[in-house]
Amino acid sequence: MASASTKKWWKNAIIYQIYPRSFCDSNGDGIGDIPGIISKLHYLKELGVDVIWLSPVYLSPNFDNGYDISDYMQINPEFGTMGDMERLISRAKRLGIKIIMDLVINHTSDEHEWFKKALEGDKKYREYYYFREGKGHRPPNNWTSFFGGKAWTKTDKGDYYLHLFSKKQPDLNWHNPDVYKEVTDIMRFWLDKGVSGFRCDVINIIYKETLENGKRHFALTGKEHYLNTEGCHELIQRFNSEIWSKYKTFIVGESVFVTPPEAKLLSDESRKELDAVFFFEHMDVDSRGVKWFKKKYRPCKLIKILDKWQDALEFPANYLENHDQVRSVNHFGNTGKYWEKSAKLLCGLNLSLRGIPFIYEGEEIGMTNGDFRGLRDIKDIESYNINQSMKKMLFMHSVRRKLILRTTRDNARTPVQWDSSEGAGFTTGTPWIKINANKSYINVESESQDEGSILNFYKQMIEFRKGSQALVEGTYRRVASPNDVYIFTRESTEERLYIYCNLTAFNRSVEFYGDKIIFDNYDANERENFYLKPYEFRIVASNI
Ligand code: TEU
Ligand code: CA
Repeated sequence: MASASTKKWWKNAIIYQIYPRSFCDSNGDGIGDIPGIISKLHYLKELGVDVIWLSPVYLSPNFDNGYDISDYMQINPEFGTMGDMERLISRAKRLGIKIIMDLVINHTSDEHEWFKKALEGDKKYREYYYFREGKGHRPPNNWTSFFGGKAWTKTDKGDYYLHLFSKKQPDLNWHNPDVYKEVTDIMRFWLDKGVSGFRCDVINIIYKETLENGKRHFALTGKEHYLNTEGCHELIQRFNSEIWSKYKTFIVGESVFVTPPEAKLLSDESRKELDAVFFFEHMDVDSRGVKWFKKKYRPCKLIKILDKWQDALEFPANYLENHDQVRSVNHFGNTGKYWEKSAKLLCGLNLSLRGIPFIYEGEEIGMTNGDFRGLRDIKDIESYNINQSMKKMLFMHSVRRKLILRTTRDNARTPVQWDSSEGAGFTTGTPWIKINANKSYINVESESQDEGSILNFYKQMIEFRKGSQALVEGTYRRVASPNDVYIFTRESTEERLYIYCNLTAFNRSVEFYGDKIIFDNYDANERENFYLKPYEFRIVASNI
């Protein structure tokens, strides 16, 4: 057990992700911005948020909404100025809220100065990226991109450059010490400004071992050459020892396609790499290999996956939604009759697991997927590229429409619903992406006034978690999972809690353990003694 002085500050933190474009627009141009975030800091404080993870606000041509950075040391003017950013950091600090920034270092934008110079033929900057000659009429290797299509694009000069995402996102060459120097300078620049750490975008794919052909894979060919490579671990260890450990940072890595043993290597405390990692297995519980093709969601599968990861990792980054995923009530809950109960249940689940809980903007009011009418309403580059690939494969329009609307990342990117007005309190202008019609009843203003709202449930659950040694640092043990009810304990030296999650829309009888119900998403007069109601979430304390 770590003593109070050596204990890491973030071990009991609640982290809230802001996708700035969709959070709050202060000047009516339809795009969320930093002054908008500042205006909501008190709201976040009251919710119980300790740390904000800010999705990218750097200069960017926005082909991937900021995940394509053209200058890491400037703020995108759509979002405000460097002065606004400094104000955000200092105002947040005054309220006791820390900020971690998104660090996207697998690739830059093709509009970054480095890449532009490289294209002009500058020798130094060509080594910042992967430029290679093609093989006859074909690209240098057979790798495919995360966003569909080939991972190589031909330049005007006839050679190719590598991009694991869109062609507007050329991959950096991490074999080059100059890249290391540039990026670590960027890290220091922001840490010196007072940010408290980073969320490292696709960190486990940055180091390409070789550029050889990959084994053919229906979704992603080439990955065995860059996933979790030894070189990647070495890089992260250097970041840690040379920079992060000098500041008291919290570093969470987005690690794609990881298995529990790989995630352990990236985040085990003793290895001094990352503090925590995001894994994806639970997001893919209902996908058939690729996320665009779905199968029926089965809660028992979700339970199995969560349990496996709870056992595997000391301190996982827990989340049920983010800016790349559909909304969690659509994914794992219910958007009809049990919308409210299921949103509360998911809150309870996310905040009861061992690890560090992440809440994505709008999740705390039970926001739902976008109510897009057609592909016309979709803005995301991933959806755009996948649509193009599906066209090439001769998918009919109606099929493409169905598959993409169901899974597009834009589902989580509709503006936060602050009130029921036309612009949802998000903007006074025309929003960059369609606002959901259910802002009429799913919004912060009305939920603030309603004691039994999802928003108030979040506040109570966050407060409860903060006061519970068992939830913050206790052990985890699965007790049982009969008929899609997830039952586990969290236990510290002082208390043992039994957590019950009925992940179904039906009554479920279960064996009850423990002594006293101390938390529930149903009122005492609605509860039953012998079974759990639909989507009931219950915490029972036991005298030990
Ligand atoms: O995401 C990485 C990633 O793998 C996802 O884009 C994935 O392809 C899909 O959306 C989830 O099923 C990160 C960022 O979170 C994402 O927003 C960026 O587009 C991407 O990296 C490139 O920077
Ligand atoms: Ca704005």
